[in-house]
Amino acid sequence: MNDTMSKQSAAWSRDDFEARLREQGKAYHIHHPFNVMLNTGKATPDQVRGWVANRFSYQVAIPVKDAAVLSNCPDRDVRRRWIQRILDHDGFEFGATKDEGGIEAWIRLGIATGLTREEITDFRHVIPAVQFAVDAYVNFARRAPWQEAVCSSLTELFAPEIHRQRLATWPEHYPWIAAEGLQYFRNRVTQARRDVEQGLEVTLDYFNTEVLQKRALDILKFKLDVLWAMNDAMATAYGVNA
Ligand code: AHQ
Repeated sequence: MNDTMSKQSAAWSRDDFEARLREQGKAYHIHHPFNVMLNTGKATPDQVRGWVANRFSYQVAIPVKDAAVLSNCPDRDVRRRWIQRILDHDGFEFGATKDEGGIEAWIRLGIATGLTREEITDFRHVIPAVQFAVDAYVNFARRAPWQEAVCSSLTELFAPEIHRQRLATWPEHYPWIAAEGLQYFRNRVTQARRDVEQGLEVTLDYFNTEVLQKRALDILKFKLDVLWAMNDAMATAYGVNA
């Protein structure tokens, strides 16, 4: 193998590649000033309601994004696992077994913060820049190779922590939000962990040269920027209390 080819095909080990993916957690939106304000109890009720109403546009986009991944993926074994994500969000009813799903749970979070179902679902509070960031994510998943769209979901490597943080801090800081309103976050701790198992497996398998692995880091950075930009827009619209 000539030097150029050996350079191109040289790959980081799986452990090293995973470590570099996880290292990008330092740019996760748990560190955004708007999120820090939320999780340290400094947000006003209007800022909490603004966050829930705007994040609804992200939540309803997730199953659409996941359906885009499925539509681009020819691998039945991958689809059989990936389709769970759509059920998690849209809910399902199979005979006696039914689940309202995460989108309904998010609406209930909104109602617990004092929003009406109508003003959540009609997007009246959604900031244009939040919608643009959400649309960038969905459109990426529609156009990219399905393995790249899978890789972009790996911000969920860091999601269990942010959900656990909310569950640990919101009841104390925001006692005016009924406890059942936080059910969405409880569900996501386990669902995110299960999602990541498949997401990481596909990513570590597919991105198998150094050039591809660096592409994976760029994809993850893009998705981290999607989440960060949503918080930037909300900070601009609602302010950040120090
Ligand atoms: O509630 C979230 C969710 O369902 C998902 C799906 C996943 C994806 O496919 O990109 N990412 C994601 C995330 C959710 N909640 C965010 C939060 O801060 O509450 C975190 C976000 C993510 O880390 O990408």
